[in-house]
Formats: sequence, structure tokens, C-alpha cells
Amino acid sequence: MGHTQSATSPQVVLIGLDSAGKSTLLARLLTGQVVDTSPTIGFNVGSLDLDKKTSLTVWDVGGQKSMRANWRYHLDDCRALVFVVDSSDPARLPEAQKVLKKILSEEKLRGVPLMVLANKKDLAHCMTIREISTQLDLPSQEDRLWEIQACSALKGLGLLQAFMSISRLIKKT
Ligand SMILES: Nc1nc2c(ncn2[C@@H]2O[C@H](COP(=O)(O)OP(=O)(O)O)[C@@H](O)[C@H]2O)c(=O)[nH]1
Ligand SMILES: [Mg+2]
Repeated sequence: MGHTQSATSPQVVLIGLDSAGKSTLLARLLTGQVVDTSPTIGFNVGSLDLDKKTSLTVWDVGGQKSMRANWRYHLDDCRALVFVVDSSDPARLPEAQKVLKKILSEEKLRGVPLMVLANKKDLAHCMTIREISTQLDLPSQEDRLWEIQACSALKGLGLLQAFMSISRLIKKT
């Protein structure tokens, strides 16, 4: 008691390759709008109220190569990691897999749940959840809770469901 909601709301960090759709997703979640994003320099952050008792603080820490070294500084107090993938871009999945593996090896993220968002599901010829999950080697994540869901940041599809699931994952840890 005496604590404000924002002071206690769990921190969630969005990561993923540049152009996966992280900034679009965060903006859509927070404002319900599609905004013009430019490559994120630094970070965007916002508080997402899921219901009266549940809110999450969501960080978009940028995806450009030069920024990736900085991700680790955002991982203190991270209660869930959200890895955003462009599901219409199979050519970059191997790179995404490497980046994900590297970040998951961070000591600070031991046991922290993972939500993979297969974004851009509005586009034709997207990879399936199953294909992405295999290519990212998700089944090898034995020591953490993980889930994968499809969404479209552009159309606002699947976002709230995904973040409700994230909130449930956090409550289980
Ligand atoms: N078709 C489609 N395009 C998207 C979606 N989400 C993001 N984009 C587009 O992908 C590009 C990169 O998005 P951005 O949010 O800047 O990616 P970030 O680098 O991960 O922050 C932009 O042109 C977005 O409009 C989506 O769900 N569907
Ligand atoms: Mg961005």
C-alpha cells in the first residue's frame, strides 16, 4: 500500500531485429493508433493497463545492430522478454535465432519467461507459428516458460491477447 501502480508494474522488454515491428507494436498498444516509426534510437517506453489491477511497463529498446550491445542495460528487473519476429521474412530468421539465443544466455534473464510474437500476420505467405518456433529452437528452452503467438501490430490483431498471456506468464514465475 502507498505504492503507485506504475512503481510496481512488472517491466517487460521488447526486442527483435530492426524492422520486426516493435515500435509499431508499442505505439499501437499504448495509443491504439498506427504511427509513423523511424528506426528507434535510444528507447520508447510506456505503461500498458490491461485491466484495473494489471499493468505492464513495456520497453522498446531498439533493434539496430549498433543498439544491440545496449540491450543488456535494460534487463535489470525485466520480468518477461518479448521477442518480435517479422513472420513474412524467412531470410532473417537465422539472424533472429542467433540474436535471441545470445540474449537468452544473459545471466539476468535466467528463468525469465519468453513470449515470441510472430508479427505481420496480416501479410500473405507468412511463416506459421510452428515453423518459427522450430527455427528459433524454442522447444530447447527447458528452464523457462515460453509461448509464441501471431499478431499484427499494423492491424492491432492479437496484441492484447498476447500481453494478457505475458501477464499470466509473469504471475506464474
Ligand atoms: N504489414 C505489416 N507491417 C508492419 C507490421 N508491424 C510493423 N510493420 C511495418 O514494418 C516496418 C518496421 O516497423 P517498426 O515498428 O519501425 O520496426 P522496429 O524496427 O522493430 O521498431 C514499418 O514500415 C511498419 O509499418 C504489421 O503487423 N504488418
Ligand atoms: Mg523501432
